[in-house]
Amino acid sequence: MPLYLGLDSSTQSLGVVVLEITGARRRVVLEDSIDFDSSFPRFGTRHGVLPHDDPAIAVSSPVLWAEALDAMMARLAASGLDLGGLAAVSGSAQQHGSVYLNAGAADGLAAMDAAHPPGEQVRAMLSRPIAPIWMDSSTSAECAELTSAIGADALTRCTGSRACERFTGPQIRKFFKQQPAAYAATDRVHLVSSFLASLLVRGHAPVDTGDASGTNLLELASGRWWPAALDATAPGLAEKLPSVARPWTVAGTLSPYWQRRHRLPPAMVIVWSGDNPCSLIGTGLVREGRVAISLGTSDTIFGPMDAPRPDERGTGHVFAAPTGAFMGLTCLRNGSLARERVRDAFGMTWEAFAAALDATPAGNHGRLLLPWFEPEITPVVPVPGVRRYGVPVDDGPANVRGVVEAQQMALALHSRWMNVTIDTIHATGGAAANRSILQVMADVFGADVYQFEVRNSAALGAALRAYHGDETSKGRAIGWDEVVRELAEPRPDTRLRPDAARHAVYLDLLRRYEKAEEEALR
Ligand code: XUL
Repeated sequence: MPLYLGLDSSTQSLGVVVLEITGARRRVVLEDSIDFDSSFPRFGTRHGVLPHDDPAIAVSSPVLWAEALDAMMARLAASGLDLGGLAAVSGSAQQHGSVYLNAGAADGLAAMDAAHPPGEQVRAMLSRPIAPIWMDSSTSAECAELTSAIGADALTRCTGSRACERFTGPQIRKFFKQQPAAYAATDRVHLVSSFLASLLVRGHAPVDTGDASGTNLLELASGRWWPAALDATAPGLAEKLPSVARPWTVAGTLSPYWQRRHRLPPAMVIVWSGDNPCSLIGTGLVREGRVAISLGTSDTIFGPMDAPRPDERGTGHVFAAPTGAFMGLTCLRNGSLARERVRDAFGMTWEAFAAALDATPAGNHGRLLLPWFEPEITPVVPVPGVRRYGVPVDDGPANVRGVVEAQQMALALHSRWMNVTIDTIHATGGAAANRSILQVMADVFGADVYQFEVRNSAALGAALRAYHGDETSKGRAIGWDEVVRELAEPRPDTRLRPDAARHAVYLDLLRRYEKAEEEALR
């Protein structure tokens, strides 16, 4: 039975989904996840991030990601699945993060010794021990330099985004400026996705157009690195970046390392992509008209776009989509960690959090808060600080409602640029299990909200991309509706309907939220 494996290296964990797809049968045969902090305490990460004194800096460890990949492959090998039938593998990774490899990496990848875990072997390939990730907001100076070299409009039009602190280009520029010798010793700058794919195929894998869209370096229209952006970022960058490939490209086969170490077959490896492009497929969004909201470490709202229509106001992004079309995306940094902060501050369980939501009225008696517990991406808020408009610091239920309503209103406000009439939302991510949160989502947007069978839409999307890539490589033209059929469809029995009276409350509150945001930003 052909099996398709989707891996998802996210901020806090490594997830996996295995699908069995034959002519008549399509089903999920395995879902699993390994948490970075608790499974690899020796790295000292907190929520997947290495501790740092400067709150603007967020870095993690490529060695940790490699070790987690090994641990997950070991679990798969021990799962009892008949992995002899593994046809193809693909992956999803947190977007924007970068991994810096030295000139020995190409040989190192080819010569990995199956008798040993990958961690120390990877360490020897790094020209920079740490990897900046998407939560890093320390590159405002580099963003300003990139913008002044290219122009904000040209950059947005060509790459789909204004210069953004977390995007890979500004991060590379900061590394080049602060550590020129280490930059010079860097032979290849991978994204997290292309780094992990490289570990699987024993050589430098390409980056797909979707994840490459999160760098400020890709010309969206051509799907190629944009020389003007490369020149404005760092010298010699063109030679250091991986090649860019369409999302269904075969990167290679599972290397002898994985074959020997975990008795896996030489399955085809399809290029990896970013978590949001993969989630687009994992929530079944293969044509323009609907959106998904992912409630994860970041809260994101995204949907397919037939042609790139960048956000002129500058907070949204256009990425290449796994289908060959495009996607619009808005990302809030204060997602699950902000909800967790509130929950923990009042010593609640998630059940108590949901009960507090249910026990408080829509609109929170007209009280508001701006949920900037951490530096925020949308809108750009470099110095964190929660602003309160009537929400008392010590009132648990009011704070629970305040944070959830604020997040949903921010998603609604900052996705207007996509110009999509939102009447149906596909909800995914860990917190999409919480129907009380989803009811607020339905009421704020005035839209139906659906849940999915598989919660990890990024891993599911990666597995479906593996299937699509496998079919395509065999010359079988397969439509995306067929790829996602039955496996990434919203469950009709989970539908949450908006309440007209509550939606009216939010229409009013949203205007006040917008004003409060404007004032706070001033
Ligand atoms: C998207 C973004 C995050 C990361 C982590 O632009 O920064 O959603 O992909 O999940």
